[in-house]
Amino acid sequence: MKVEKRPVAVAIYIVHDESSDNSAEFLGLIHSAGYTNHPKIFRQHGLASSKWLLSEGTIQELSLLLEVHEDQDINAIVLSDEMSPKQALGLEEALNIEAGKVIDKFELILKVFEAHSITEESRLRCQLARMRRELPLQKLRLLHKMGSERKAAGGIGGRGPGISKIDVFVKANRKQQATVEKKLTRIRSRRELQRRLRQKDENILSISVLGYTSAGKSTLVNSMAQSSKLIPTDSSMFTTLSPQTRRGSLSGLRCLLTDTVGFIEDLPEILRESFLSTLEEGLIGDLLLLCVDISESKSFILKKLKSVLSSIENIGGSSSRRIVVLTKKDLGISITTSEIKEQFKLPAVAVSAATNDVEALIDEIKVVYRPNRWQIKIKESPEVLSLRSFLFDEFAIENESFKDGIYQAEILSWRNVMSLIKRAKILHLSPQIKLLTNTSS
Ligand SMILES: Nc1nc2c(ncn2[C@@H]2O[C@H](COP(=O)(O)OP(=O)(O)OP(=O)(O)O)[C@@H](O)[C@H]2O)c(=O)[nH]1
Ligand SMILES: [Mg+2]
Repeated sequence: MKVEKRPVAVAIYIVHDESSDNSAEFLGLIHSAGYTNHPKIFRQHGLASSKWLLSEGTIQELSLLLEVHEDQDINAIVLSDEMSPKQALGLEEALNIEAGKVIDKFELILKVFEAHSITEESRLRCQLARMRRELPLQKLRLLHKMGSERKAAGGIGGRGPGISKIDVFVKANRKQQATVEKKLTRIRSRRELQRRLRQKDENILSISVLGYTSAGKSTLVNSMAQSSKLIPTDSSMFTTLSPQTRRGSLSGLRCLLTDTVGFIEDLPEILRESFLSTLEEGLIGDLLLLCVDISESKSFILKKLKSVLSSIENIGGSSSRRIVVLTKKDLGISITTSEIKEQFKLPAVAVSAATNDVEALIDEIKVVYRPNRWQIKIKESPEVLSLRSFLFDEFAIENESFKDGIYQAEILSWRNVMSLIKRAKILHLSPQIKLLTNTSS
């Protein structure tokens, strides 16, 4: 079998804070973008030159490495920071390499996004981000080219064909951006309408699953959803790029579960802007489940949870209730739920969605968002059998009894039981339905 060779990338990790090492996440992104890391990782402490982003020492070392590997492909040089268009051109010149071979954090994450874009919406959002970024970069490249041509021609010329080429490029880019933005607005409004109709129609509790990328959000939604249409999951980062909604049944309690796009610390600005409405959509739920991988080190868990909470605020905040969900507990636990509760003043539970161990979460959801309790009473008749099977399909049932020719049960639901039973038209006789405890008011 022929194994396809992955392109090779040299990683340059720029260390800003000695106490917090994000290089593993950076290497994870490189891998998720489809590259193999070259074994040598450059670590540069702080920013060295505003011209190149890198220090002269790093540039010399890199040039040497590129020389040694001349005939062995090094496909990309990847920086953990973002570089300006000027720095990109400066680095290409200093390293004497072709345009586009030096990749920064923006380009790296965009590549991961592009690789995982399976919906039209995420493809369009990636296109938009790329166009926004290309505008200043290509403008600079064209200006640079014009400068060299003018020099070669002896320094004469004013507003020549070069400038009009730039104008044409800028106009075309802006026009394409506007077209993509229009398409995106249409897609978003369509989905919004569908979601509202579904929610209004069913008066159902909506739960959004948020969290850092790869925290196990999609695995959690799959384990609580009733649907056989599973959301793809993978160890690579940013597998889910468009919100996905599924019907859920939590011990008989129906709800809507929305899986969302993962967060990462310091998402580059253009990507944040281009995916903003997608990220905002995740905050719409009545209840937010904030997922964080409990098998990671304690410092990472705390850092990622803080990053998720600050991302929520940066996107625009949300007043919805929240539960911290510590995922992947089957892989080992490096922090207790009490420590999280203490530090973040939020309810917290540990789960293992991969093994369908999510009961603790369902119980906690029922504590945070208590369902209403209804009582139903009806005279025994053959019709009661159909009623019971409807009730068991739709709700959580407790304290069921058949006494003195009367069937009686208590129903737990976030929905309006009365109107649902009426609408289902299963009975000719009307049962007596009473709201025992109303927790939503
Ligand atoms: N052992 C174990 N692995 C899990 C569990 N939950 C998720 N995983 C694994 O963790 C990886 C990431 O899971 P996903 O559900 O794709 O994570 P996500 O948060 O949706 O990730 P993105 O969509 O990329 O943001 C996958 O390889 C899952 O199989 C769990 O409870 N236990
Ligand atoms: Mg996912």
